Amino acid sequence: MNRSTLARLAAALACLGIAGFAHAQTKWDLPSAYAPANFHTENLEFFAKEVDAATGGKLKINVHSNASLFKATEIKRAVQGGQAQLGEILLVNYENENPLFGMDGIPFLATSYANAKSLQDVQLPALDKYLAGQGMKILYTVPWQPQGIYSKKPVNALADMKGMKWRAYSPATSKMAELMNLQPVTIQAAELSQALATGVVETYISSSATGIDSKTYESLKYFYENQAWIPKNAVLINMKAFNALDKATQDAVTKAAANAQARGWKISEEKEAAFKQVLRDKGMNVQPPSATFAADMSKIGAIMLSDWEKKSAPQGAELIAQYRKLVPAAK
Ligand code: PCA
Repeated sequence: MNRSTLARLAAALACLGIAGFAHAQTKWDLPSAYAPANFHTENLEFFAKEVDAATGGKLKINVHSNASLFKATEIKRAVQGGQAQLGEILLVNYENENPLFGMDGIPFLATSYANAKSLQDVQLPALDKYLAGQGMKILYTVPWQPQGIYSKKPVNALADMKGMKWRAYSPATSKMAELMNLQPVTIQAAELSQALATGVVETYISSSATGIDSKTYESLKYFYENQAWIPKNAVLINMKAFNALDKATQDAVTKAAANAQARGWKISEEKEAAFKQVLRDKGMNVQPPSATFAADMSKIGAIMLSDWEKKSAPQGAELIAQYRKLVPAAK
């Protein structure tokens, strides 16, 4: 064989190889709404790596963080329509579509990780039934850290906050502003740091993680550990895309998802203290709310719970009762 025959043979082989590879490889997009260094995003990347390894590179999942592919509130529709095969959503964002999405955003219903897990045991089967009708299912969930109030001014009682500019991230956090006598503005996490820097936001409720992602400590000095609720992100998958995979690949996705859920719940809880320490190190005053502030917020919580039961009737009250059976001490 002369040199040019060899070269042609090599080229032909390479071509075949590439064609074979391209044929066998599936590429998926996974939009998410949070910062690249956020623990949810890191967990998504790890999930994608596990799927890649378990399938020998057959299924590549490309994570698009920070709402770069779709805005936070558009991700669910993108998955439903197949523009993305799977995507990470914040469940409470979709409460106006169906109150079930807001069950983990009811103030003071489930404030510890153990209780959040019990709440999930009641909420997810109901949600999955609803999502099946839209051709989707929940692959896995990961909770945020318990929600506390960031403020520019010190707060001893709710009345101290009157009229402040409050950043909402969901229908329920907008509704809270009304009950708390604040001025709400809805801003997704990816745009929060700019809103803080320009003074559009003087207070909001969220996790310690979001305080770090948004560099809140550069604008606001107080973080109150209200432990109000533990909202969850959920990775939704389009069932048509899932069903189109071969059985071994489906199993790899399901297994990596179970790992991601276990890992995510553990990391969320384990990092809480360290995240609050970062806020302190950056100059924030991190403390539990005063008894008065806690009592004021607890009244808001009672109103929100009763509103939720009304709008989700009759199923909602039934689900709350199921949850209370699992967690007898819950208020
Ligand atoms: N961070 C997200 C939602 C809940 C949380 O802890 C946010 O503030 O947008």
